[in-house]
This record gives sequence, C-alpha cells and structure tokens, in this order.
Amino acid sequence: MDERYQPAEIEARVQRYWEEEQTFVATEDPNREKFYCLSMFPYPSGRLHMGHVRNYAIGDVISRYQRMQGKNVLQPMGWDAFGLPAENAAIENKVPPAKWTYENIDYMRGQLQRLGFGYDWTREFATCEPDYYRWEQWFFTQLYEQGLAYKKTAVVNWDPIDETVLANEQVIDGKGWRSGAPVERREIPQWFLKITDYADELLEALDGLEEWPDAVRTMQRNWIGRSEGVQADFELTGTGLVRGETLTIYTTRPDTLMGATYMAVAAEHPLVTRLAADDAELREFIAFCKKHVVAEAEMETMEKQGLDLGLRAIHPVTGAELPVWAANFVLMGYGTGAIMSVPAHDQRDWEFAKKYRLPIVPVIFPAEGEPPNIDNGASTEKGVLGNSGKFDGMTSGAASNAIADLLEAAGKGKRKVNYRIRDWGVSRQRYWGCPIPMLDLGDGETATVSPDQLPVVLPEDVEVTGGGSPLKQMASFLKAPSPDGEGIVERETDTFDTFFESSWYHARFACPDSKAAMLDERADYWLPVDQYIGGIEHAVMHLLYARFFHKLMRDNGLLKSDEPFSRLLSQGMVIAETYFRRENGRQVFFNPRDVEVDVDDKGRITGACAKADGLPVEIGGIEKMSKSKNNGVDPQEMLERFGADTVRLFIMSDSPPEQTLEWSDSALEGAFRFLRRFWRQVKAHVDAGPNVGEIANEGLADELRDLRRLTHETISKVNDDIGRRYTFNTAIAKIRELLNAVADLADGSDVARAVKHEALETAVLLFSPIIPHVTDTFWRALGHDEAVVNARWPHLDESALIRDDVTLVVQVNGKKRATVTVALDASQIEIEQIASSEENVQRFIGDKEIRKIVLVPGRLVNIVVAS
Ligand code: ANZ
Repeated sequence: MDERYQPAEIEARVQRYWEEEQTFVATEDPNREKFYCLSMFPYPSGRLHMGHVRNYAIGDVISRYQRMQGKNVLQPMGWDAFGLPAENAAIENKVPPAKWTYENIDYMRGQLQRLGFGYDWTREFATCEPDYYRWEQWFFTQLYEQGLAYKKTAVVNWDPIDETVLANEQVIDGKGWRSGAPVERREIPQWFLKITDYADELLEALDGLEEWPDAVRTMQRNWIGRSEGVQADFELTGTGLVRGETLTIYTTRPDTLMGATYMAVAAEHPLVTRLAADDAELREFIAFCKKHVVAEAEMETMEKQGLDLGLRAIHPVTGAELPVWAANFVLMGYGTGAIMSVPAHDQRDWEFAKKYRLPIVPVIFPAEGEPPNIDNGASTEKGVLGNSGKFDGMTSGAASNAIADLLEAAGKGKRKVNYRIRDWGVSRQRYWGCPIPMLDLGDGETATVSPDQLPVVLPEDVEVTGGGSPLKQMASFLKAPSPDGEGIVERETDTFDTFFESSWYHARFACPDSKAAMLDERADYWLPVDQYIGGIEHAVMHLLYARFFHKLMRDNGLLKSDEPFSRLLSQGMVIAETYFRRENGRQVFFNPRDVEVDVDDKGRITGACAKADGLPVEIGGIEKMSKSKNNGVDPQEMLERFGADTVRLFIMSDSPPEQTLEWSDSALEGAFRFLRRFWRQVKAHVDAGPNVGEIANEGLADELRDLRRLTHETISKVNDDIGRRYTFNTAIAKIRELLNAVADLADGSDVARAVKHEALETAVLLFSPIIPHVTDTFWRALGHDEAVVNARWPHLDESALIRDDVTLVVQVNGKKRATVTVALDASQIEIEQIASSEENVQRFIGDKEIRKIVLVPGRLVNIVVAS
C-alpha cells in the first residue's frame, strides 16, 4: 500500500480491472436467482447533475450489495435521447439534434464510468437509435389494428407567428417562448392510446404494489380518479330538438337530484353544436370557449360563463322544467359532457347560479345543528336529505342508492363508474422524436406502415429553425408509396411523446440486441425489475405509462409479468443554499461557490458576501439545485478534486434516500478526510503484520469479545440497513463506529490483531458497495487475491452476538434516571437491588415508599414510588 491515499490512481486501476474482466456483464442463468436493478435513465442534456449522481449511487449500492449476496445482478444504463432540449439547442447553436445528443451521451457516459457505477455497458442503447424505436413503431401498428390506438382531434398550443405547435413548457404567461405572441388553442388530429381500457386494472393492481411508496400509489389512484355515480336521462322540450330527445348527465351525487335547478352542457357538446347552426350568438360563445380552454385544475377558479339555450329539461322525479345552459366549466371529455347543476351543493354550479340569477335550493342538511349557510358558497358535505319529498330524512348514502334504484327502475338512468384519466395523447408536432408509423391516405383515411417497411427512419441531417417540424418540408421523408402500391401518399409527420420510449426501455434492456422481435424470452428471465429508482416527479405519468405499456406487452404475448417494477424507491432532491442580489428589480443568483458565508456557533448562516467584490449578497434559503437558482454543484469538479469514492460516500451518508440531501462542501471534505484516515488505519494494521486466522469466542479477553461482538452487530445492522430498510446513512454510521472501536483498541497482541483483522475485513466488505474502489485496494492489502467486487458478503456469526451482560434503563415513575449493567442471568431481586442503589435513582426515591418494581427483561426497570 502506498503511504498516501491517492484516489485518482486507485479508481483508474480498479475501473480498468472491471472493464477487462467484464465484471458487470450480466448473462441469463436460470439456476441463479436474478436481481434486476434499474435507475431511471437520463436525458442526455450535456452533463450529469447531482440529482443523477444521487439516483445512480443508490442503484449502484443496491446492485453491488445484491451481487455480494450471490444474486445474478443486472444493472443496465441507457439514454432517453429524444426530446425538446435537443431541438432548442439546434436552433441556438445550429447543430443537428442528433449530433448534439450523441456528443452529450459520450460525455455523460464518461462521467458515469468515472463514478464507478457497475453497469452492463454491453446493453446500452439510446432511444433515438432506429434499432430501438423500430419496435415501438411496430408495436404501435399492432395497437392500431387492435383498436387501442386511434386518432381524434385535440387541442394544442399554437404560436401564430412561428406557425408551430408549442409544448406546454414553451408557453410562458400565455405567450410563445420565442415569438412572444399570444398563444392560441387549435384543434388538430392527433394519436391516442386507449389507457382508459386499462384504468380498472391499473387501479386495482396498485394494491399489490406493496413495495411502492404510499405517496406514489395515492397519486396514481387520484390520477386514475375512479368515481361511482349515476348516468341519468332528462327529457328535453323546446325547439330544434329531435322527438323524444334526452340529455344524459353524469353525477356522483345522485342524493342531490332534488336540488337540481338547471342543466349545464359543454360548449362542444353535440347538442350545442347542432343548435349553433342557426344561432350566431351561440357560435360566438363556442368560439369564445375554444379560445379560452384552460387546464382542468383551473376550472374551479375560472370566471364562469354561459348562455341559455332556451330549452327545458324535465326533472325525472318532480317533472319540473329546468333551463338548459351551455357553460364553459363543463368539460366535454369527462362523463357525458353534461351535468345537472345543484348550486346549493357544488361550488362551480353555485358561482354560475349567482352570476345568472338561477335558483339555489338546499337539499342536504347536517344530521344535527344549523342548516347550511349557502349565501357565501355551496355546502359540499354529505348529510341528511330535506326539500326532497319522499327522500326526506334519508342519509346521503341511502338516498343515493334509493334514487339510483328509482332511476334504473324507471328506465331513466343507470349506475356508472367513471374515470378521471383520459386516453394518452402520444402525438407531438416535433421533429426530434420517433416518427409515428402511419400513412395519410387522404379523406381522413389512415393506414399503418407495413411491418416490412419499418423502421420509418427519422432523417438526422436536418436544419431545425423553430418554425414547425422540418419533416413537413422533406419530400424524401414525407412521400411514401401507398399501401396498394398504386400511388404516393404522405406520411404522418408527428412524432411520439418521449414518454413512449421510456415506457418500455425497462423491458428492452433484458434483450437489447434482439433482432427478430421487440422482446425475446430473456424478458421473462429478468422482468419484473426488482428495484426501480428515480425521482418523485415521475410518480404519475412515467410510472403509469410504463405500467400500462407493460400490460399491453403482456397482452400481446411479449412477456408474462403483470407489472414492470416490483419495488420502487423515490429518491429525494439534492438541495443547496441560494444567494442573490437584486438588480433592476430582478434577482441575480450567485453560485454558493462564489460566496463567503459567516456562521454562528451553531453553524447557522448569518451573513454572506460575494467572493468577487466582498459586498453582501442576500440569503435566499435552501432550494432544489437548479440552473435558475444557480445553486448547482458540478459533480465533475467534485470528482476531479476528491475522486469518486468521496462523492459516493458523501451522497450516501447524509440522509435516508427518500429525504432531501443538503449539499455541504464541509461534509464532502469530511468524507474525504475519513477515507484518508481509513487508509492510514488499514495500512498501519497491514504494516504491523496482520494476523489471519480462526478466532474462537472462548477465552477472549472482555475487550476483544466486545470488539468481536461489535463486528457482528455491525454485520447484522448493515444487513438490515442496506438489504431491507435502505437507510444507507445509518449503515455507514455503524461501520464507522466499528472502525473507531478498532482504532481505540490498544492491545497489540497476536489475538488482538486477529480480532482487529476480522473487524477491518468486515468493515471493508460492508463498505465496498458504497466505496468500491478504495475497498478493493484494502481487500487485496488484507491478503486476498480476488477483487472485492467478487467477494461474498460477510458471514454473521450469531454466537459472537451473545452477551453475558445487559444494560437496562432504570426509571423512577416512568422517567429515566440511570442505566445499569447487570449479568445476563441476574435474578429479579439482584436487578432490583442494583437498580435502586444507583445514586441518582436513590435521589428520586428519597424517603418515598416503593409501591412496586416493574421489570421488562433486557430493556428496563421502572420503580414506582408513592408521590
Ligand atoms: C351533481 C352534483 C351535486 C355534483 C353536487 C357534485 C356535487 P368527480 O367526483 O370528480 O367524478 N361533472 C360531471 N361531468 C362533468 C363535466 N363533464 N364537466 C364538469 N363537471 C362535471 O366529479 C363528478 C361531478 O362533477 C358530478 O357530480 C358533476 O357534478 C360534475 F352536490 O352532479 B355532480
């Protein structure tokens, strides 16, 4: 061993070894238990950020731990390579998106390798490669044939100056990000996948995902949004109607039926469209609604607008005539696009009724106490019915059932389950994405590109200007032979939403070189993923789409499992202090690196100055590392200064992985100093001549028995912390405790050196998933020929855990007053005597009478005295 710890040299050597030995190349082996560990693959934006490093460090530690357990581990890595930033960079720097993307991939791959992550690089792919996306094109054509992919018009953001569709993130304050022009809403035909067909299964299977965070399951449940309600038909009267025409509404509150005072229908409802044919005012209203389409979440708060259609709807129970309005707060895409409005008990209905002076009739009352005050807003609580004729006095629950029964019996309605989730719009009017493999035959007819014509390759040598997709201008791409071979037709120029690629990469990693099919039998060996790791921002969309896609692949016979990810870990964000100055009313942020801080004796920051000019800057608080707040720390710089092991150790020591990780330069330096000390400690031991040999517990001096016990307690704790709880920080703390105990042991005898040797070897093995480079050097120095990566996890010697004494907490009247150590086989009387003779315990007993003494064996003694 060298005198000094030199991470750069060590890390290069160890990484070369892994590379030469193909250490992390995974092969299917039915005789071994597999473990598939997947971290969400990155978008190749240019450089890794700390969030990536944290995500991938966690995955690597879990993978290496499982490998040491003897499992056949697969840990792949690839690139989520399509997407908007490449197009933006292309516009700014005039480089084709493909070139930009591939260069970024090369750089970031180097960074991942430098961090020492044990990936099977033979399985690497980027989703922008035709070998990958050809299969999703093929799969889409299958789904189309099965009726699970379809086309319909949907609204997009349209930039009238740039003449292009904008992604949501390109709309800033309602204006185009480049042109600054007010964004319009346009309806254009787009492709959808019928995720709603799987809503039920996606919802129900959440119960089985017991090793997913509850928060994620709840978010998915809410997103799917199952509701039970009633679909009811209201007969219509008035002009412009077909005989016997009814209006079908959907309600989740049939108990409020008797409080319905008007009907409201969406502006796009077919009834409204028809009436508008000879009603200019209505046409204007429809146009207005189209222009001001808002997100569903804004429906609650938006200004309610409507127009009386002049029709009457007959209440199915009372026969009363209710006015029918077109209203902007009713969505065409949900339920039936029409509602019965109950203004007393629904806030949107209430606001609308107030504005247009429609009646408000309360029908739900609290079981006890005052009737609801509906002057200031709707009362949405359930309760007991009133003003409801024969339903009066029933609870909401009972009335809902009774009313549903009545409507069903009268043939005027039926119970219905509805889902909030909509079909997945997969069309993007962007260039840098996977071409949707469809042909436009004219007259609204479409056909799939036939399988032997796949892939539809995206031309990579293009100039992106920002004014719409360049594919529309490229005849070589656009024109295709018609399916009957008789003529020329146009291709679809939309590309897939990039969530399409990330919905099945987990499966393709099992067989990335499969040439003949999307997946082969290897998929069933590796899947489902045993451990998936990624940010909470993907809780809904990505994870739901991937689950959906997995089920689609299952139903197409491509794999057998029902769910893609058995266990999910959502890692917390990396956060750091922010500093800024106000310049011309704007906040200008300073990187923490460029700021000098003053701290008080508790380590709290009390003031800060810019290093450049020594003048004060304001403290903005701790925020997620981001470009906009300029509080990011570049992993590359940290790697170059301290090496991979230090960065990995810092990242894993700070906090449990689900929690936020606060960046701290001093903690990083602390991690480096610890590794230096660890180095010196191992070196001193090796130089003194290690003593390798069997150690028996019998006959060991107390001190040595204690150290042995600590060694095995550490194994036991780390097993649980890394293997089950994923609290890597407490595992690290325990190993460090063991190393401190080794350092404290003054005994230099042969036996003592043997006990130390066992402790050091254990610490090295337990630490090796976290700091795999330096522990490799240690392992060899401690006398092993094999690389530590091929070593087995240390064996827990249960007999070493046995203690012959035990420490008990002593309480007086339930308050802790002392601790005592007693022989393990001490009798109750002996324990009581020892406990009550402690000085501090004596003080609290004083001359009071002892009522009783409660002993919880192995834990505590509680002495109850008269007060
Ligand atoms: C009468 C009523 C009374 C309602 C009441 C609510 C409260 P969830 O639970 O989210 O599924 N609704 C139905 N279709 C709609 C549409 N297309 N656009 C806007 N609103 C719509 O929501 C179901 C409730 O939302 C339904 O129940 C309906 O209003 C409204 F005290 O009917 B309710």
